Amino acid sequence: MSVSRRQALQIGGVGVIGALGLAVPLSSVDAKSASQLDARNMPKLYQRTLPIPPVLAPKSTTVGADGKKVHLYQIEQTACMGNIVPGLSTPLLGYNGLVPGPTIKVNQGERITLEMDNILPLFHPQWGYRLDTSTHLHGSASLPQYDGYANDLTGRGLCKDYEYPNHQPARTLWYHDHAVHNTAQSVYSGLAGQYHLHDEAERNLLPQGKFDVPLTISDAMFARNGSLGYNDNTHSGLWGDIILVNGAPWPVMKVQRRIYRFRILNASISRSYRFQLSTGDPVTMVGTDGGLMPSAQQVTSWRQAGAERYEILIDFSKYPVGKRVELRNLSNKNNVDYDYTGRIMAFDVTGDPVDTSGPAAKVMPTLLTGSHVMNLTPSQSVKTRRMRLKRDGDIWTIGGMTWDEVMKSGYKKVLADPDLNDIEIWEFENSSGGWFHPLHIHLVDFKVLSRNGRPPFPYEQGPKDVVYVGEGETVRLLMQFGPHRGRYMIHCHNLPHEDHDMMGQFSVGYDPNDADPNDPIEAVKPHPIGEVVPVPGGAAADEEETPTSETTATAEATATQTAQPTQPSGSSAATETAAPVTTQPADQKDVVTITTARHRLNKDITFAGTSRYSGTATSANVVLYDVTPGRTATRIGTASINSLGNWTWTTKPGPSRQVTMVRADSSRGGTATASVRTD
Ligand SMILES: [Cu+2]
Repeated sequence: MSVSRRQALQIGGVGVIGALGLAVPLSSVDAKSASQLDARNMPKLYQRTLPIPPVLAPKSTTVGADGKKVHLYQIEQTACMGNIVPGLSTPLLGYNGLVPGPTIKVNQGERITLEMDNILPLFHPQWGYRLDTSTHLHGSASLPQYDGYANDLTGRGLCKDYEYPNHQPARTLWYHDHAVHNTAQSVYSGLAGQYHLHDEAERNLLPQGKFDVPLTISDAMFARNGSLGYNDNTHSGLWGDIILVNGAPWPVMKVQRRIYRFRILNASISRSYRFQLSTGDPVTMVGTDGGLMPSAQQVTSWRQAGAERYEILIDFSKYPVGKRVELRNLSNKNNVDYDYTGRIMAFDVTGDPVDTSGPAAKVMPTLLTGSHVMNLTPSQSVKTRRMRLKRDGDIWTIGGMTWDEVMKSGYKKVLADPDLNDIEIWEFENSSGGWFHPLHIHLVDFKVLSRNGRPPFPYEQGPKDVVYVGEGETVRLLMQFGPHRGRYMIHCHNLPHEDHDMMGQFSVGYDPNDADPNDPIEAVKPHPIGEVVPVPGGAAADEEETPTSETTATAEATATQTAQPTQPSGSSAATETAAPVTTQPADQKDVVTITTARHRLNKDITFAGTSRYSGTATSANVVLYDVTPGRTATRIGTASINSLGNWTWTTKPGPSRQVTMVRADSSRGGTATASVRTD
């Protein structure tokens, strides 16, 4: 496979085609880098501290009729700037202006309503497609209307309230964009974050708190100006030369001499990894996509494709103070590798006092916990279905189907129609030698029975929802369909494959021609941001018809919060009721100031300020509120913080209300209030 000049020209998108094409055409996959950065802007290994995404705090928490907590969360999808490469800023899309998005943590049985606000630009600033979004919580058995169905789109100025039941066993999930035909570029631009479901078994067995570390790994390529490049080699795959962990290139983490737990998510849109420690020592694998394995596995290296999650334990007590342990990547067939794609991150063992609190600080667990799916046996299966994963001309197909065909059928065409609670074996064959496919089935956890007739790898012997179907491989999977009826997607998680057009659907528990009370597109519609949200966990009311996206430039300025009257001082009470709040590690202080607050009557409103941060988060935003005394707090806009920590926000001419006081809340937790000068 070689990269043609035409494909090389695609790097960096519309804005930089000319400069890139002339300067550094990529002639082959042997190119030493995919990025076009000047040497001084090229990140170096192990210079950055590993950023830890903040844990999102709920906007409110109530107690449901069942006595369990019900949390309301709010996330704004925004354009933002990241500091990824030295000396340059990178335009990104973020959840609350963060890449990756904030981590959501929840206990089993506690329900979540997630209000997902789309305040992105109408069109992608680099690639021009319309930024309608659909949010999938990957790993959750959500109802179809909350599962992020590709065509269940939320346009700019609208929000959708997603309901997550969290009844499953503890696991590492992730939320990411799933918009039809644009998932690859939207996830690549930053729309991905981790979501941790905890339960009692897991809390008693595995490290918690700061010893429970999310590692979201991705790869990227950059244009000379620091913006993201994009080249998916005619939808085969995007192979970046810069490896990011939690949004930082090749970071370092200081560790105590004890056991740590790492939740490794491969959020690369195409690249698969074969991870190994530089010491050659095994890690202790304890969790797969669907949660804890029945027993821990000692694993020296493992391959991990897009969307797969593995939870590993590393015991740093066996290394001397000052030792650097690297997480490396030995790669797999049909990835394109560059000089430093074999490196991921480093752990530096410190002589700091060792905190041995919590489970598994010093002793590795061996027996973990069983699960419903791992206890299933093939003899319980009522049906075996076989599907091939292949390329047909310009498009990728799954069981001979494409998503385009599903759309053209009015979303009725299905690959399979198991009855509710049926147990089936699904077999996937990839007879090509030229590519691998991470196959993801929504709704269910499955057990990998075999690969090419042999047992699955030791590290796959836990509940899964993505399986690596490698070159020339046939995998057999066992699963039970439930607990919901309805239509769910199945697709390749090499996202350029998914978008072109390797996705189908299956229907659980009824005839797809019947009326569907849980129709993934029709059952719950998006509504304008700021409208009263349904009672968390309750039945979602039918919404009024929604405004067109074009009206939203002013909708943003007039949307009102359903908040209590606000204390103009910006006290904590006001913050809790009116704004999304993020928490962050205590050593990361965010200081927000407002330097300009000006309102020209019947003309524009301008605010500017700074947001200084001691940590290494890649990006953030501020949300601005009108907190004029005597008036209900009103969100009036969002501004991205640039690489220097500055932000500005200006309305278009038009707002007539006089604003006398404004509050700016950073997505990293800080807040500031200022009087507004009226001209
Ligand atoms: Cu694929």
